[in-house]
Amino acid sequence: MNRLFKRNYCKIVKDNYRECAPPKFKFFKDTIFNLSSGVGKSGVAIVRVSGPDSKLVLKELTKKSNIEPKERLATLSTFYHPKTNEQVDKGIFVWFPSPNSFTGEDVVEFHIHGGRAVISETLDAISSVDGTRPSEQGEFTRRAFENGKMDLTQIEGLSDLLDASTSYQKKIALKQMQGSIGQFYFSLRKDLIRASAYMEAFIDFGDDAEIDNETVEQSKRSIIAIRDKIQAHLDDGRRGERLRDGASIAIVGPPNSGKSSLINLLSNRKASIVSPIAGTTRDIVEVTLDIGGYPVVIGDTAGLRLSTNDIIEKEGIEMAKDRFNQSDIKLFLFDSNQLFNLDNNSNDNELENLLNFIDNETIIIFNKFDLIKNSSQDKWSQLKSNILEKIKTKNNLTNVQSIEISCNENIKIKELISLLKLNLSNMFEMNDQESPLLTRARYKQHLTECVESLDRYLYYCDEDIVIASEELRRALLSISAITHPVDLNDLLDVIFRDFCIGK
Ligand SMILES: Nc1nc2c(ncn2[C@@H]2O[C@H](COP(=O)(O)OP(=O)(O)OP(=O)(O)O)[C@@H](O)[C@H]2O)c(=O)[nH]1
Ligand SMILES: [Mg+2]
Repeated sequence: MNRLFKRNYCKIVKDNYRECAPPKFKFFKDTIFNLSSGVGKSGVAIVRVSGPDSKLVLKELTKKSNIEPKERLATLSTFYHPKTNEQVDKGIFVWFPSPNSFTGEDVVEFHIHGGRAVISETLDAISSVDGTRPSEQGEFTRRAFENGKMDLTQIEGLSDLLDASTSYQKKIALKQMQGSIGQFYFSLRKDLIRASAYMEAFIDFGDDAEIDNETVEQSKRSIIAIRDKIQAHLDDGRRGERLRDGASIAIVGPPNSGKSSLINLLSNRKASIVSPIAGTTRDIVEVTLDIGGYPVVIGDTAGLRLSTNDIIEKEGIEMAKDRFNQSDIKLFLFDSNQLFNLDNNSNDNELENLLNFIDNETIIIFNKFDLIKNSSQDKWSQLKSNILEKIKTKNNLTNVQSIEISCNENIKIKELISLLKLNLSNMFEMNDQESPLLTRARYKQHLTECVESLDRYLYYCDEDIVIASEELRRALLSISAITHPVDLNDLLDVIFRDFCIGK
């Protein structure tokens, strides 16, 4: 590196260098408070106070003006109303001095009895201390963000954690809240900054510096690798979407095979009408369930009777087909007894057509297995393997999953649920180690923009390095917007680290 280059660029670095550190503390003036535990009667309630006057609140409520609370240790105390001096409650307080608190500010938590009067008197007692006010919605978390305690993805993870209704949703939200996805994007961003920093240096000092074309090529190679990594993350097979909306499961099959009976059994309630009349279900009946910790939406559909002339039934069948095609897992129900009694010689077109539906995501369920007599088991086994073999050959499948159950006699329902869990865990947990789940449309949008910019960069980089470099900046902006607003001077930070220090 020649001296002129070094001097110039160190000057620019000095002029523009900004520490890539969390935002500076905001030092909000007012102290906020509110009930942090759920609303309503409870054993214990937690009231949280955050801000510069938190210690004053503690002094006033404990009536100990020279209290030196122990850090992050539960302390038993009596609490009083500062104006009336009446006892409000006896409970516990925990003192979290800045910066080691949720918001980064001084925080005190009051763990009090969870009765309505205790809670309202405690809130009133705190509000009587000068400089305090009730918090607005999400204000504690907002302060945590503004004070650099959490990035945006962690905050979104926290919100998902509070909304999680199944254990898998909880697991992913918890990971995200602890920074998994933020770190992943942050490391992509760092790689991108590093790769683009060389380009920046080349543009600014290309004539004087000893940065040759090989440097540009190297930077290009790294950028292609980053682009591919982001694209792979984007192609997550809708796992993130499924996590939020639930995996879609369709129950389909011929009329009267027991589809509605199955949805009722799985959801443990009478969600769909069951009757011996073929063609009972016309619309799609959906229930949201937690199967093995995974969120799912199961849809009961109209029986597939392809030869029907009934207009309403036809409409229902079209809806059933759509639901089938859009579902992640398809449960195709047959009435075993009906199959068993089919005349071997008859060329059943209806059945042949139904078999065409079955694909790799289908689990074939032979329901009403209670009706197959013990003495007919061998014959049934033979018939079943013929059908399965036929389906494999017909639809070119390597494997078909199947199970015999009885909804009415509760035969092998547990096994069916285990099979569903297995399919769901394969679907949700694949590649879990490789990259975190793409949990929000917002991330998808920024990442797509990022890939588009990188593609434009790759298109222009051999022709016009200035335009190409602009695309790199855009790509960086897109990815940074996921966790934090961008500071393009970060580029200079990298140049500073890689070239200047120690040289
Ligand atoms: N023996 C026996 N009967 C069953 C079983 N499951 C369902 N049934 C009966 O089969 C009949 C049809 O059940 P549904 O659940 O309404 O069948 P479906 O597939 O929803 O029928 P459609 O809505 O008309 O397509 C009812 O009389 C049920 O009681 C089973 O495992 N064994
Ligand atoms: Mg039905």
